[in-house]
Order: sequence, then structure tokens, then C-alpha cells
Amino acid sequence: MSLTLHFHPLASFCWKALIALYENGTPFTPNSVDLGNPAERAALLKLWPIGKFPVLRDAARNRTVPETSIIIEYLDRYYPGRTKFIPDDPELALQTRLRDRFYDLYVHLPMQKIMGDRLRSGDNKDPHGVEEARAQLRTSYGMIEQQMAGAGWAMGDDFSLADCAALPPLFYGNMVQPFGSDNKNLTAYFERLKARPSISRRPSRISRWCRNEPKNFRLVCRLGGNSFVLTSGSRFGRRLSEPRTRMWESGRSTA
Ligand SMILES: N[C@@H](CCC(=O)N[C@@H](CS)C(=O)NCC(=O)O)C(=O)O
Repeated sequence: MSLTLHFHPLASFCWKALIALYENGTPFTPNSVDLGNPAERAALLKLWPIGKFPVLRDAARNRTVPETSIIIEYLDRYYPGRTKFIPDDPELALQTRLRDRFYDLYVHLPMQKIMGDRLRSGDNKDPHGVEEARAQLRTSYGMIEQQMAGAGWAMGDDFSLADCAALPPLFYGNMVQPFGSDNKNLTAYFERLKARPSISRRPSRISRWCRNEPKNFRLVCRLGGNSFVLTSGSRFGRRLSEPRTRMWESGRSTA
């Protein structure tokens, strides 16, 4: 198998790439990266010194591809399938990329800001930044409400890159800044996304964590024979000083 995805099964941006791979049944080897393991972290940094995942490695073409939007465009070009993530029509392609940017920059990043702040210790909290992020999410939800006035996908009839980008931040976003009663179209779109087979394959047990707003939590998720544990002691917020070593814990599962 030529493709390897270096990722973590609970990381929201990793879901975006996974959705694209599952969507077309593209064969790949999953390599879950435990950032708390110095050797695994060093291996990821060697591939992509920025140190963020997912990263796609294509042995057949000797290419290392970081950044989810680029990974999905790469898959579209070199490993095409039934779902075409970026339309051929240049104008539609531009609009699709714009929606993708919208979801990454104006839904995903503010969601990460709020989520990350919850896990920071008292001294390091950033209430002003969190309030800005909440305001951004409310604005973005309002825009999606207008965009999704009809049924269907972000770009209309065809599932695309924009939908891959939409699900992960909406999933966590709804948890940290719940959709309002005036977000009916957004809520309906979110339900359609969750029902899509490529999406319902993501780690199922995570929904349990989401229902119980995590202050003290322990989330266990199984994927491909590995079990992963995320606890309230794993602090996103300390990640600038000592963080990566604490973010995720993983271990072999016998189940
Ligand atoms: N722009 C990147 C964002 C990737 C990203 O933020 N990944 C997060 C996981 S959701 C990560 O690597 N976090 C670990 C860290 O920052 O140490 C993309 O689209 O791939």
C-alpha cells in the first residue's frame, strides 16, 4: 500500500483527511502518532517540522504531503475516486476552496481556541481571546445558516472538500458553542453530514465524551487494534511550554 496517513484518531483536522480517504475507499496505512512519545514525535517532525498532523506520505510517488486541504487535493489528483473533492469547473473550484478556507479559518480555529483554553491552567487562560472566538463562531454559524438554506452539501448537490472541512469543527464547535434555535439549516446540515457513511466511520465512542461536557473526563477510543486515552490531565493549553508530551496517551489494546 503506497499511502500512509500519520494522524491521531481524536484530532479534528485528522478527521478531515480521514473523511476524504473513507469517502472514496482509498487504501491507506494508518499510523497513529502519539505526541507524548519522543520517538514518534521526532518522526513526525522529520516529515513536517511544523509538527502538526495529519501528514500523508506517498511511497509510490515519494511525496510527503502536509496540510489537510492539500492532502485532499492531492488525493483528488493522484488517487481519484467516485467523489471528486474539487470540481473541474474553475469558478466552482474557487468557491469550493473558499468554503474550505472558511471552515478551517473561521470555524475550526476559533473552536480550537475555546477547546484549548478549557484545558489551560488558571494562570494561562485567555478569556478575551475566548470571547473573540465565540463571537467568530456565532458569526460563522449565521453565515452557514444562510448558505445552507437548501438541502444538500456545502457546494450544492455534490459532496466536496468543503464538506470534509465542515464536519470536524462543527462537531466540536457545537460542543463548545452550541448551535442556537435560529440555526435550523446549520443543524440540519450537521445531521446530514453525520449520517454520511464516510463520516459515521469516525471513532464512535467520542460522542459519549461530547455529551458530558468535559471538565474531568477520560475518553477511550479504539481504532485498528490500538486504544487511545485522552484525559483531563492532557492539557492542550500547556502545549507551548511542555504540551506535546502530555497531549495524548496511547497504548496497545488487546480488545
Ligand atoms: N492547518 C493544518 C492544521 C492541523 C492541526 O492543527 N492539527 C492539530 C490536530 S487537530 C495538531 O497537530 N495539534 C498538535 C499540536 O499542535 O501540537 C491542517 O489543515 O492540516
